[in-house]
Amino acid sequence: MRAKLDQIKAEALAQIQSADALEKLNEVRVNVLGKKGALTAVLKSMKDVAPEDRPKVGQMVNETRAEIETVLDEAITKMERAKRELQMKAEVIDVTLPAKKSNMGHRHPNTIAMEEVERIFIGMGYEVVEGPEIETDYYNFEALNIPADHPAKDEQDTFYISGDILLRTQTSGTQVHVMEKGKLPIRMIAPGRVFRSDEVDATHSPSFHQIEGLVIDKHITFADLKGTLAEFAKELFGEETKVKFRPHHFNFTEPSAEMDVSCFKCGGKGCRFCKGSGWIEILGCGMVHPNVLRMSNIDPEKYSGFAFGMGLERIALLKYEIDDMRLLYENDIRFLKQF
Ligand code: 2NM
Repeated sequence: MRAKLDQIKAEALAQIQSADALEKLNEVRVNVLGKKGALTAVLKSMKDVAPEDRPKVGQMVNETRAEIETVLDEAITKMERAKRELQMKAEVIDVTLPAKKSNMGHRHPNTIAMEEVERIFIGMGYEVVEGPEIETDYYNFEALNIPADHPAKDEQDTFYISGDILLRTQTSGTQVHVMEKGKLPIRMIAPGRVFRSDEVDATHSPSFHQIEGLVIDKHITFADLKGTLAEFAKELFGEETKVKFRPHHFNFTEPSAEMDVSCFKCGGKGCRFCKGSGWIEILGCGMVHPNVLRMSNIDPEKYSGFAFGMGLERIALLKYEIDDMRLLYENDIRFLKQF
């Protein structure tokens, strides 16, 4: 038995000695000390040993086991340390290298313009309301007094999804949703993405953004509209900005107008920027049509209101003197980082 144990020990030590990887050392542990290992086999054969010799043999086996374990643990510790040292050498960090420049992003010019417009109206007590980009014919057209034969409803101009369902061409539907709720007065703006079946060019895109405003209360007049939008123009383009209103037509407002601001480049004298006229068109507006109020269950005898709408991209192009709308969508960092 002694000879057998010595042989197991000698073989184990030789294997430990020649092991060149942690996996090999683990193999030794399994092959010698494991459940099916050589030493365990010796323990299992104890039944063949004379009962009076068993304690002695048991002690010999345990001693052998302890000796092998000690050598094995030392070898494992040594190998782990060597491995870590190698790793440390390979992963050396040169703290004297200059740091990588981190590129801080910022908001898109469209977002900057949107937040600027929102900030001005929030300052005047308006609520910002978002609505769905997919609308029914009713919210996008009918409730806004746009009849079935109106050109805006042509397949050439509107993206239809199926029958009555379409991509909104304006955010006014959001305002109809708010009017329908019946809580008055209303002082709101509705910013968001809108869609029109347009070809892409320097001033058109099939998807762009709008901000529409709506005020409904008792005794609201065109004077409120003028005062509000004149104040808005001053905040957006500068204190010296003048406004003028030209008659226009929208189905949802009566009377309707377009508002121009005095050119903030030349102050109104006329330059290339305003194409010599001294004025720049920025929005459409008007007094909410009685039909629109009635359809949303608001009594036009008791209440009146004004509304307006502007293209956000147009504001961004003007404010930042960008001459092609496509630049806003290309996500070229060389362009975007200028704002
Ligand atoms: C514009 C111009 C004029 C408008 C009207 C309404 C509503 F819901 F009250 F009928 N919302 N927005 C409106 C009025 C929009 O965009 C050029």
